[in-house]
Amino acid sequence: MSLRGFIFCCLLAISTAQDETNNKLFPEGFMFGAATSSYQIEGAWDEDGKGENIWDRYTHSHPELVVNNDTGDVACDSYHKYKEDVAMLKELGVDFYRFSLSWSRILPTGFVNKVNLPGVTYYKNLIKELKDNGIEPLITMYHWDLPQPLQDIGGWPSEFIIEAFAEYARLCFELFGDDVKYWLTFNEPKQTCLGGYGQGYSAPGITLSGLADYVCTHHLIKAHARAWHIYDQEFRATQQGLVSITIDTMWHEPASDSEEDVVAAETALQFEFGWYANPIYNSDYPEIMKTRIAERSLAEGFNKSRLPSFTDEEIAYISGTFDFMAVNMYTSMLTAATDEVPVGEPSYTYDIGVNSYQPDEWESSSILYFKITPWGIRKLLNWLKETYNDPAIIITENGTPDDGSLDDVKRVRVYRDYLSNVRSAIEDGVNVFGYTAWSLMDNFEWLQGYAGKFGLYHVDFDSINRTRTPKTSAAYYKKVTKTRCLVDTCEE
Ligand code: PNW
Repeated sequence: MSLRGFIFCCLLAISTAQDETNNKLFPEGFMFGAATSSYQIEGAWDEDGKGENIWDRYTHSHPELVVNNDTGDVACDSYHKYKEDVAMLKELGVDFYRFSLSWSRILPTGFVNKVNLPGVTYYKNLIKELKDNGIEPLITMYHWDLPQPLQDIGGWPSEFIIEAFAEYARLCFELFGDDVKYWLTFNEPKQTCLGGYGQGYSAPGITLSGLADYVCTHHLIKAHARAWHIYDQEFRATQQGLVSITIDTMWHEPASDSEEDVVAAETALQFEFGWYANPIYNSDYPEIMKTRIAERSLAEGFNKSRLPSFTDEEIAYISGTFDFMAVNMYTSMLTAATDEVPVGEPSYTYDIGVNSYQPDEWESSSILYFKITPWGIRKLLNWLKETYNDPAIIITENGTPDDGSLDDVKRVRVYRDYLSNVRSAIEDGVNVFGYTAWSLMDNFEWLQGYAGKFGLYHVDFDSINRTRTPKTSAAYYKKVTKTRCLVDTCEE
């Protein structure tokens, strides 16, 4: 190793070591919450008129793809046990609950031609129960569970989806908007498009990387912008709420201080986060994406870029369609420059063209890739402030998976360390106004099934009662929401 490399590694080791826990109080008004999503907790997959969605289809037709052949058919049974869920939230002392609406529970065909009243009643009851207990609902309209009939027409890569989503969004505002102050159109659109239509690791499992993922994203961003404008024009004056989109990213730390690696890390952040964020928070796709994808597309024999382009009018329509910034963050990567992959098949990964990895030394969790990097969230928050003109930011997911024991002392430490870095980012001047623990309770962790445990509450999936039990982390989070302090005693 060169001397320069050695010094860099030492500096990285220092900057990534866990410092003392921040002992400042979180600011008055800082919001603490907990999150779930419809498919992961509700169950009742075909009850009371709910339509089939792509995760119902995926788990039923490809049981082998999920650990233990698990499905969300019953999940945490929250369709029947929402009052218990709210009691848990109340016990935790959270300010808000982030949950998602099942599109096919409200609109079984996906279209507004048929509204399923029991589904609407379920969400009305849940919202009422939350408000009666002093908990704000923060609603995600789409957390990956597309109505199957809409997938049968082509799903997100088909243009009709923009209007279908816009109509669904308008209906949600109409039905629930009087009682909801915080809306998110989409959860982690990169997982929808890259996972669903590019790399195929998520429903509906289509593998057309570097093509369908880009088209999916193009429509999804337009659908988001339509929903924001609908709210702005038709509902904002009377309902006075806020609308945004949750985008997820890992933090990309340059693998060395060389110019090439610094550029590589920034490139990865732009492909991961900027892909969605730049059109909305700045304008148009990131320059680096437009340049790299156009170059590779032409070399591959396409007549134009595989990345679709927005018209000037569309760029203006999409830019600024947010009332706050929402971000999910779990982990980090070291990212280095690498030789250009020779032109061949289209690929999102080759379009990025960097080498991202997680060193063995980084602390692991029970799921590969969810390495524990609390320092990354502080760096990410500072990068967001710089890159997107100092937005008001809420972290809509953060947490860690383990084996599910009730005395989850490691999860306590992980929450404390990430929150400590969030508090330090506030001291750095980043405008962070809220934090959301993923998850309220153990639930259907997608391809990991019920083996992936993120909950503050344990759920007994062997019991028909789906009995919930608080873990040690629930007690810690309760202390934090009550005192706004991560340690025993805090300074103002
Ligand atoms: C999120 N990553 O997905 C989802 O929004 C949740 O539904 C899910 O349960 C939770 O994280 C835990 O997995 C992510 O690799 C999946 O960085 C992967 C990553 C991040 C978020």
